[in-house]
Amino acid sequence: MTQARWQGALRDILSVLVYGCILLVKTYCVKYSLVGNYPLHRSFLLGTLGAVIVITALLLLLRPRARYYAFLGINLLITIILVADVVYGRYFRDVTSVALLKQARLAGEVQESVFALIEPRDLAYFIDMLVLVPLLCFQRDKRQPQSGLKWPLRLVLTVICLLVGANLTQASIDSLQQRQPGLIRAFWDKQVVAHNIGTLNFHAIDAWRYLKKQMTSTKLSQEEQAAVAQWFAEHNAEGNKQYHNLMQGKNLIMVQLEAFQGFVLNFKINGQEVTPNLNRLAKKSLTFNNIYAQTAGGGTSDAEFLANVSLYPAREGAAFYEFYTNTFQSLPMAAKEQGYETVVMHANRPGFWNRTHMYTALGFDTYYSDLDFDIDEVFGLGLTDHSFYRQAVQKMQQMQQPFYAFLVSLSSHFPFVDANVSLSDRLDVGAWQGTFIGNYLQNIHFADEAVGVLIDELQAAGLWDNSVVVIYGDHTAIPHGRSQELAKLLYGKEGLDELQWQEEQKVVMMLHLPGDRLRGVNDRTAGQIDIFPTLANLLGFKSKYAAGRDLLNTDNGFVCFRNGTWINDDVIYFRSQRKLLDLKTGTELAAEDFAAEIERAEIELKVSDQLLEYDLIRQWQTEADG
Ligand code: GP9
Ligand code: MN
Repeated sequence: MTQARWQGALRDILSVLVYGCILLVKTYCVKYSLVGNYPLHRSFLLGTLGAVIVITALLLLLRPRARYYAFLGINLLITIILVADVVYGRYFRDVTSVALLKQARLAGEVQESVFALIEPRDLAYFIDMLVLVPLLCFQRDKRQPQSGLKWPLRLVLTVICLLVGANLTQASIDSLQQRQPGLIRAFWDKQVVAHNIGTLNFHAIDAWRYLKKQMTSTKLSQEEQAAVAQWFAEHNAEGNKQYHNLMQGKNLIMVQLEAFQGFVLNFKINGQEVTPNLNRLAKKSLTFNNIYAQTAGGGTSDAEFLANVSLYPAREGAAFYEFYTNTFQSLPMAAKEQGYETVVMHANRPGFWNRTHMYTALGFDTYYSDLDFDIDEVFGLGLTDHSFYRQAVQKMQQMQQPFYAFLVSLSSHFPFVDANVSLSDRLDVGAWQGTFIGNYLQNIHFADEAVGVLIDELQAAGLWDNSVVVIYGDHTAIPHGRSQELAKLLYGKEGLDELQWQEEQKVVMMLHLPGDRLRGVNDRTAGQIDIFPTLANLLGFKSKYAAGRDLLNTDNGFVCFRNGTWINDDVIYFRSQRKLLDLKTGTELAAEDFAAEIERAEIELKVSDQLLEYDLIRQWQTEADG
């Protein structure tokens, strides 16, 4: 090898090392800018190293001059994305995404505040360009430098580095999958994904998801669109309805309770009520005791979506993340049409479940996140429900009436314990102390105590008597893997059969009207999708595109889940197994005898999906305006 070749080889290796270091340093500066010294899981380092090695390996394939140009381009692109993350993170404590950057015009006032957040020091991320670009001009007239490594060797080195980089990345993804299964698919917290697999990998996955969605998006034929429109028109036909407008002009306060599984209501352990406040309220309310959680990949946010939009959750991932650029006709929008002021409050980071953007799309006037609450008392994921409700009522008092306030609680979130706050002296769970179920019951008891605070505060503020208060659970809490423990708790036996397990997929739900009107028990089989149309009828709102039903004007029970399984008053149909069971006897029935019901459920899911996936409301509104 000649000396020139040696030098060339050295330059090849050094250049990719320098390029890689620049990217690494920038990624770490962003990490420090966003979370300071907070230690990230080592999978962040693995993922970041993996991504940088993959990028630099590809650069090694190129000849020096082309490599330099390519690096300038990649470096500029990555720097812009990283700076966008820093600036956006300052306000939302979240990372950006392709869809977000693309529709940055969505919220004018947000855009303004983001620009106001750019600080001069952010420009430091571009400082390397000050050296790299002039260097380019300096080299311009010179002879194209030759690569020291012959291309077969470069190819071999590239392949080796690609394998190493890909493996490191995969290891970091696997580590996150293990610690938080499903997170990468549902993307419920983009920041957590970025902080675990590395910012560069996060953006690559996000871009890939975005591209895939764009590539697979087709248009729905005119006939199919007409069929969807007709289904919704018939389904939501205005007729002579019982209790129509009964609560016209009243405030609406809807409280979504974290993980309030149905069985907790009126449940006693060691002779003590787990939910004394809700039990008392239930006696004065219209209590629904057969409401099933219909949530899917979007967890809490799916429940918010079901209750405020009355459509089925997204087939994959979370509607809050997948469809936040859609046009909706939501409960807050319907309330606004009737002159209501609308607000949503949840004391967690606004980036969680993409709430900032989805709440804008749902038409809420105001969103109060943890940034707007005084975090004076903490349990689990954040502010205690007690303090949250107290401050929420203060905020409601400032609102113009009538208003619609949607409150999403937090204190009873998995893992149901807080290392710094013991709940054991509040509820004695005996032998269950320290177990998953015992912790859950104590946590529910704590959250119920907060519901008591809410009721007291609403009464003291003079809001209780002119407000419709809806309380429901977002999803279940006991996973299938713990059904043995649940069986022991509820029935003192070893396990639950298929029907009993299904029975436990219910959540708490009650509707309190001023003067305790309509109090009683409604045992119609139904789901969270029915909340919006039921309230719409009572309060005189429109719900033209609801897939659910008004539970005060329905004689037949029906609930369908995201996976196609459905239950009516008599049978349950497990779609994946095409199996039908009689609810009372548990005996299997012939699916052919229920062909009409099976088809009805299929169609309901299909039209709901089509409305969502093809953003049909926007299309129809544009056509009507045009
Ligand atoms: C966090 C909360 C949790 O803000 O809504 O969501 P989950 O993990 O229950 O889906
Ligand atoms: Mn939840």
